[in-house]
Amino acid sequence: MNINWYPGHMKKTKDLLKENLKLVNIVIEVIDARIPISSKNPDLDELFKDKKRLIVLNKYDLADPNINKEWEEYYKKQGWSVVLYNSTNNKELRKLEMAIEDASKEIVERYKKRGLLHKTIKAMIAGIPNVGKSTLINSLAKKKSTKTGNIPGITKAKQWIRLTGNIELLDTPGILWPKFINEDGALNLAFSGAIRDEVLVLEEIAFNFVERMRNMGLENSLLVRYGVEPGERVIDTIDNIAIKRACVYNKTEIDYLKVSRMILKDFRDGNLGRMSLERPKML
Ligand SMILES: Nc1nc2c(ncn2[C@@H]2O[C@H](COP(=O)(O)OP(=O)(O)O)[C@@H](O)[C@H]2O)c(=O)[nH]1
Ligand SMILES: [Mg+2]
Repeated sequence: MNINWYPGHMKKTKDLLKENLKLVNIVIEVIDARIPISSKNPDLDELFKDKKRLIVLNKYDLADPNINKEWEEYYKKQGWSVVLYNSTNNKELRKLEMAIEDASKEIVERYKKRGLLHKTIKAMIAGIPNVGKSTLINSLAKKKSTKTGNIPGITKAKQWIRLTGNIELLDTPGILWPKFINEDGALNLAFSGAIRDEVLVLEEIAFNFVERMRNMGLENSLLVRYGVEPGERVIDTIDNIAIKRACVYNKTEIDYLKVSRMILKDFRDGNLGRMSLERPKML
């Protein structure tokens, strides 16, 4: 399978990211808790190496609770700051703010030693498409007033959102590009919605998804959701689902595009239950 989707502006994206990096002390790297390996670009460790980093395992509400704990432990053991987060739930805002505050402690201490007691800590959000960067920024911005850092002579106005303490967050996220580690990784990104559907053959993606569910022992979540029996082959399970959900043409032909869209949407929306496709031991 050949997924060739990232348009030619990778260099521009990287340059912009580097430019914004100069303005901040902390990078809040957002990854998808269902696929922490595939949704993290390891090349960026080099780019971010001089910055304090907080890993946000976002969409943890969609991921398996036990595996969430495994990931949290894993990152803590590596010495990273990490927080499990659901950007769509404003009740969790305080948890995120506390994690950012905690991650910035060392920087605050360093400033204090130099007599800089009220110096602002600046943070930016970064992550590949679809991990929830915008949702996260909007939820933080909603409660706060944004202020303009419009300095004459500088063309682009940077908007900063004041968070807790002396911390300010850049209101535009750094968009990262995913790295396809292997075919499974590329598929995980496709399943999650990180790759635009228009460049994918959705029937192929859905087939691979159902196959993966079967191989991981998660097929039951599909059977329960759609009230069907497992087929002998993967395609038979898909046919069973299609028939049950009237994804057919002329009452007989299976509409594979329709059933594929439905299955993938249900996974992305969490309708198949909380599910994680990657665990630390796969690293
Ligand atoms: N369940 C759940 N959905 C989320 C969460 N964060 C974002 N989403 C959804 O994921 C999709 C992509 O989010 P978006 O903020 O546009 O991602 P971005 O491309 O990184 O800016 C949207 O449909 C969001 O509603 C989360 O923590 N939990
Ligand atoms: Mg966005």
